[in-house]
Amino acid sequence: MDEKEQRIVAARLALRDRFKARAARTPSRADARPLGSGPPNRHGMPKLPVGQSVTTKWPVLDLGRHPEVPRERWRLTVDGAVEEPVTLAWADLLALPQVEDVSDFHCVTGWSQMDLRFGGVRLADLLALARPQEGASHLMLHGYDGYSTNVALEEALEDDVLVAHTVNGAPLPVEHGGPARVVTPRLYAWKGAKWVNRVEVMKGDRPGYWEERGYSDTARPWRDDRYR
Ligand SMILES: Nc1nc2c(c(=O)[nH]1)N[C@H]1C(S)=C(S)[C@@H](COP(=O)(O)O)O[C@H]1N2
Ligand SMILES: [Mo]
Repeated sequence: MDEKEQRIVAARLALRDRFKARAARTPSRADARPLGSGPPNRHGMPKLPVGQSVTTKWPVLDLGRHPEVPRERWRLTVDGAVEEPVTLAWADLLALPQVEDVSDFHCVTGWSQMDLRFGGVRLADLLALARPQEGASHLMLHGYDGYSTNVALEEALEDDVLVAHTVNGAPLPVEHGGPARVVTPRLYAWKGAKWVNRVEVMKGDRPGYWEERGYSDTARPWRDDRYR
């Protein structure tokens, strides 16, 4: 690990420490009665959440606009309630620690795509760079298509929440949010903004696109937590 990487890891761990108590309480971490079936998945939940069925063809679901964002023009900003707003260009994203993580993708409409291997950057590392202010509690993730979705900060800090730019070893296809999208394996997939271009840190919660239209704020697959 070089010095820059060490700094990022230290900042990530310090940030997680601040949210430790809240993270320990969240059902995505520890749920005495998770609803679902099958053997435990990577985070100890039943592999198939309640009301889901497995698909092997990854469907495309979005507002119908697929923004074409060339990598040269791609930008990702982390701003709002942070000490230091940051804007990354594509090369900056690739210069951050890269991780691969295999995770499942649960759509609120009832399908689950298992074992997708995502490559990208931990959202926690981006947040660690920008340093959420005291009192920061939630994020609004924004996409180039105008989409938005809110996520609690302690959920966003989980190790498997990535700004993903590859899937199964190949560049993330445009229809699935390429050049880069967020994935939130412990929450329903609408919480992962495709074509992500802004991570807005908020003090307090506010509904995003689907949340304003009746979807749940918390979106927990193992609690059948689909609608408010
Ligand atoms: N930018 C953006 N992100 C989005 C959406 C969208 O319309 N725009 N749809 C969400 C919904 S409702 C789902 S189910 C997943 C679907 O991801 P997929 O098309 O890769 O299966 O993306 C989520 N992220
Ligand atoms: Mo969805």
